[in-house]
Amino acid sequence: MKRFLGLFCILGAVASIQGCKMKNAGSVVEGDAASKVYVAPGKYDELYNFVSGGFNGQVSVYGLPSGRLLKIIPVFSVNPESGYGYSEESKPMLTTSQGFVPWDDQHHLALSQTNGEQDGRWLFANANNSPRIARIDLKSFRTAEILEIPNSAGNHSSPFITENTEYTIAGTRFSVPVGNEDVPVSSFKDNFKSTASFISIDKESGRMKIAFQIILPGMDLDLSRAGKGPSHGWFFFSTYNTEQAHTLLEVNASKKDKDYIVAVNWKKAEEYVKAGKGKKLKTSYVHNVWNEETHSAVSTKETEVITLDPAELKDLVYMIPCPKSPHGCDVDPSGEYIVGSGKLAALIPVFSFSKLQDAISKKQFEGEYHNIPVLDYTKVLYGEVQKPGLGPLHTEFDDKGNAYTSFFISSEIVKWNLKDLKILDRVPTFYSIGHLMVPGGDTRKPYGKYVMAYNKITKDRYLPTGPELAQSAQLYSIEGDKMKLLLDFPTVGEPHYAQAIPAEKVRDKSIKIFDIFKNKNPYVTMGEKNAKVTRKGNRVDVYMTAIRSHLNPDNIEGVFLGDTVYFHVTNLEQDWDIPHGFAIKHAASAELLIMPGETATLKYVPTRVGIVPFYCTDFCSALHQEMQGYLRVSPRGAKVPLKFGIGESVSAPTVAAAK
Ligand code: K7E
Ligand code: CUA
Repeated sequence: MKRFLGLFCILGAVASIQGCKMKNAGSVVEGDAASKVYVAPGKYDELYNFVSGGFNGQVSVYGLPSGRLLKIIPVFSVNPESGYGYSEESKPMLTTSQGFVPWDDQHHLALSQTNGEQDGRWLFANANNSPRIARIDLKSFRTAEILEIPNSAGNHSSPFITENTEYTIAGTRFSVPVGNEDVPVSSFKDNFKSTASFISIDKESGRMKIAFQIILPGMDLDLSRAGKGPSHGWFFFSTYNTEQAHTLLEVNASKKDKDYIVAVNWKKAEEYVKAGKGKKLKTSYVHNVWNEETHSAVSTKETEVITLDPAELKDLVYMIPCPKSPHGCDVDPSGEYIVGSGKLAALIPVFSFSKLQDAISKKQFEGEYHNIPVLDYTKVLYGEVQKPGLGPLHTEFDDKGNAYTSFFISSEIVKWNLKDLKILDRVPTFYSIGHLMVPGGDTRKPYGKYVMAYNKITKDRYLPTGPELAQSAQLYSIEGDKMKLLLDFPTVGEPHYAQAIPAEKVRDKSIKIFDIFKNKNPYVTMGEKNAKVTRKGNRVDVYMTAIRSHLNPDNIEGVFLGDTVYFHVTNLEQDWDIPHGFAIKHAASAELLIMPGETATLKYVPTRVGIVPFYCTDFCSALHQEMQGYLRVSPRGAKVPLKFGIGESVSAPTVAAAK
C-alpha cells in the first residue's frame, strides 16, 4: 500500500516540476509555423475538428488548421443561447428514465464510417454521468437522437464505432448491480457487474437501438475500440479494477500487475441472439428522437434489453492480460495491432490480432476470470515499446505505419513505429496531455498531416483568468520525420477525445434553411395572416411569426396573472443565416433562436401585473432593434378582452378577436 501511495506522490511531483521547467518552451515553434496555420480571411479551413466538451456537456466545432471556433453544438447540457433544453420542443431530448437532466459530462466522439472510412453523415457522442449516446446529424449540426443506456454507470468506453457503422458501443466505467439494486457496496464481488452494450445503427436513418448487452464480471471498463479489416467483428475494451475493489481504488485497484483487455466477438454475439440464447431483462430507459419536420423531439420509454452471459456462452469473450490499469485500448489502421496503455506501466504492450486468433484456436490460456478464458500474455503479444515515457494514455495512428502515444505525466507525444516498436520522436505538450487525435487516426484510412494534443493543464500559456484557466488544444505537423508544433488555442470545456474530417466530406451537405412548406409543427403559423392568440382556460397560445423586421402580433392584451402563455414563434424567412430570436422580460428560462422555416415554443408564466416587453435577440436587419412588442398582464378577473395584432389591427380588438 505504502509503495503505491509513494509512487503517486512522485508522479505528482514530476508533473509539477514539468510545469515550471517548460516555461519558455514556446520557442519550440519554428519560423514557418504561422504560415502553415494561416487561413486567410474569407477562406475555408481544411478540416472540421469536433471536440468533446468534457464537463461542459456540449460538442464544439473548430476549423483546422486555424483553430477557429465555428460552433458549439448543444448535446447533453441545456443551452440558453439557442433555447436547447428550454424550448418546449427540445425538452424531451434531455429526458431520462429519472426525469429531465440538464447537464452531463461528454468525453468521446465517433464519426460514422463506411468501409472503415469517414463518411461525414453522423457524429456520435457519449454522456458519462447519466449514461447516454447522442447522434448528431452533420447536415444540420444538431443533436438528432439521444438513447439512454440502462444497467450502466459512467458510460466511458463509448461511443466507439465499427467500420461500417453497424454498432456504436457503451461500456460501464462503474460496475453496478444488475437487477436488485439495493445491496451493500461491500457485496461488489457478488453483486456488481460491468456491461457492454452494443447499439445498432440503422443504415438509412441512423436510428439507434440497443441490440444486446453483454454482462461481464464486476470491473471498470475504461475505453474501447472496434476491430477493423481482419479484426472486424471484434471489439476491445480496456479494464481497470479487475481487483474488484469498491473503496480507495487509487490503492486497491492498483494491486495486480496486470488487468485485462476484454476481447468481444460480436459476430458471435449476433449468432447467439439470433439463436435465441439472449435473456430478456426488464429495465427502463428512454429513447429521444428529434423530428426535423415537426421541429420537435419525442421521448419514448423502453422496458427491455436482451442480455448475453459470456460465462455460459462460449467463444464470446476472452481476456488479454495488460499491464497496470490500461486506459487507452487502440486498434491500428490495419486492424492487426491492439495497443494497450497502462497508466502506471513503463512500457507499451502491442498485441497481435492474428496471434490472438491463433492462441484461441490452440487454447493457450493461463487461467480463467469468472469463467471467462484468460489468454497467455506472451502468446498474444506482438511486442513491447520499451521506455516510451511516463503515464501513457492514448494512441493514434498515421497513414505511414506510425503510432503516436500521449503521456500525461511526462507531458509529451511520442511517435513510434508499429513494425519495429522503435521510438522515432518525442515533443513536449503544454501541459499534461490527455487524448490526442490524428484526423482519421481511428479509421482504416488516416488522413495524417496533423496530430492534435488535448491538454488538461495550461498554467502559464495564456493570460491569467483567475483560479480557473482554459484547457488547450495544440496542433502539430506530422508531415516530416519530426513532429512540429504549429499552433495552440484554448478550448470550450475540458476536451477529451476528438475527431477531424476533411471539410469537403461535410461542407456541401450542410443545409441552409428548413423548408417552411414542410414545417409540420402543430403550432406552426403559415404566413402572417394566420398569426393569432387563443385561450383555453388558463392557457394562452400565441401563434407568432418572425420576419424582418417585426414580430406578429406585437401587441397582446387580455392575459391575466395565473395564465400560462406559450409563445410559438415561426420564423418565416427562407434565407440562409437569418435566424430570429425571441426573449420576454423576466422569463425564467432562456431565449429562443429560431432557424429559417422553423417553429419553436417558449413557455412563459407572468409573475406580476404590468406591461412586459419582448423582442428579437438576433441582429437580423437594419431595423432589428425595432423588432419588439408588448404583452399586457392584468389582474385575474379584470375586464380586459383578449386582443392582439400589429399596426392598424391593434386598435381593432373586435376584428382581431373574431379572427
Ligand atoms: Cu479523458 Cu477518454 Cu474520459 Cu483519457 S478519457 S484523457
Ligand atoms: Cu429578428 Cu432581430
